[in-house]
Amino acid sequence: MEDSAEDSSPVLVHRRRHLRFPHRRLDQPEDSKGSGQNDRSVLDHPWFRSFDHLCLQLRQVCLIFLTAVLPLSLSVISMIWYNGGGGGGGGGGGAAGSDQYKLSKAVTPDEDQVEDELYATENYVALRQEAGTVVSQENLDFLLVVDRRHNLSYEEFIAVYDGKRPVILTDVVPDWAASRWSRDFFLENYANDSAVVKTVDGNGSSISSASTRLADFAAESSRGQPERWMYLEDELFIPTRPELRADLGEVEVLGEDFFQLFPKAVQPWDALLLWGSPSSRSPLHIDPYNWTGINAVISGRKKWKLFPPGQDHLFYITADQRCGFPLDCIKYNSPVDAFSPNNTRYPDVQQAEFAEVDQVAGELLVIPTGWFHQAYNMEETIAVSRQVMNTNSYREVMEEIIKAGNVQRAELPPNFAQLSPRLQVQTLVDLFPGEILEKGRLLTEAVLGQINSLL
Ligand SMILES: O=C(O)CCC(=O)C(=O)O
Repeated sequence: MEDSAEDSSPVLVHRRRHLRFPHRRLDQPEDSKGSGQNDRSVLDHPWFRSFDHLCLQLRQVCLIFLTAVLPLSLSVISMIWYNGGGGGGGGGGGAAGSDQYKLSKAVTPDEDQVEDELYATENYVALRQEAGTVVSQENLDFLLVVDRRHNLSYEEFIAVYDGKRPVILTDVVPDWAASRWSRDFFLENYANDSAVVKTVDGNGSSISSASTRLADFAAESSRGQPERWMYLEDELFIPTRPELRADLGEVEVLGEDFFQLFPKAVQPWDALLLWGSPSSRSPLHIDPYNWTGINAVISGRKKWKLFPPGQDHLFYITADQRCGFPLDCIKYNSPVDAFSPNNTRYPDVQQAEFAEVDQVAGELLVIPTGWFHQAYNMEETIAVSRQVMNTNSYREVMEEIIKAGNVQRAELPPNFAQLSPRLQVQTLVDLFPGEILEKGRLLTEAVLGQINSLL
């Protein structure tokens, strides 16, 4: 299937050196007016200074609202990180909030860009080399087998799988109340509620994304063909319905999650609802911030292609895609559909090594940081995607946050590398500029307000 899409995401910060929000906090005095000690005037009177300060704050809030929150809030309901804003392969992709998506030419990044912003998995390999656990040719065969495990201890999970190889856990999801979710369950309880549904028609040449009543989606969701399919992908459906959120249980081996140290305003939404017709699929991508991914199939069946790190150069990644979140990140979406590759247009991908595995209802897949992946729903499938930032992925996630320009590397204290993982993350979080947190807070408010008015 031919694929790809135009990048029309709400790009907030295009490149590090084009940062729109300087790293000056709202509460810092503005000292750019040249008013030195001996340059006192009536404007230095405290009344004028606080008035000036208020104006500055109002200006910043308005700027943030107009440039980021408004467009984002209008689009975020229909924005899924891995396809919203283009670059989505697998027929995925498309502009958040826009109705029509066009195929675009894949752009091979030029050398300057590559030098400037290393891709995630190149970073991953560098970090792992440092850690002495580099992915080598010798263990490739081993890497390309996805084990199914139950009763897996935390120690074994961390030592053998986490941050190294994908694994399927077979004894987690059956204990979740969410196991009862089905098409009938959603129809009985949420038939008139709306969710974001992507429709792909005709070899990926027409892709649209729209807020759709569940009853309308469910009337079509059992029908799907390789070149005509629908995918309900909604970041907010579960998190904004506490009764559904409570149906998701814990994943004991993934209990550690440094995202919990992030202020709520910039914490990633933590339960993406995925309900796809037969033949629906995700793009080929690495997750935002290169986190540890978790995918639980509730009903149906998925086929996965999972690519060990270090093969980015085969995927025609454009270097300028951004996730569009307030805490920005580079988006690593490939225009290649690994389930139906266009070998004429994207010949290099044929060289890529990958693991292939089917995941059935009740199984939970853990996708390590650094692994490109793509899922294909072999029948109508309901699943939930989640994430953590833990001991085996926190460095990669921090790296992505820095690479996207949220925090300057030079701001890190000299003893940063000696700190414990938790303290490193906390130190980084403490450096998040006030503007980003404010933007996140306003965005969350706007999105929730919008949802409440729709409900
Ligand atoms: O299930 C899917 O469609 C893909 C989801 C995914 O890529 C993920 O969970 O990271």
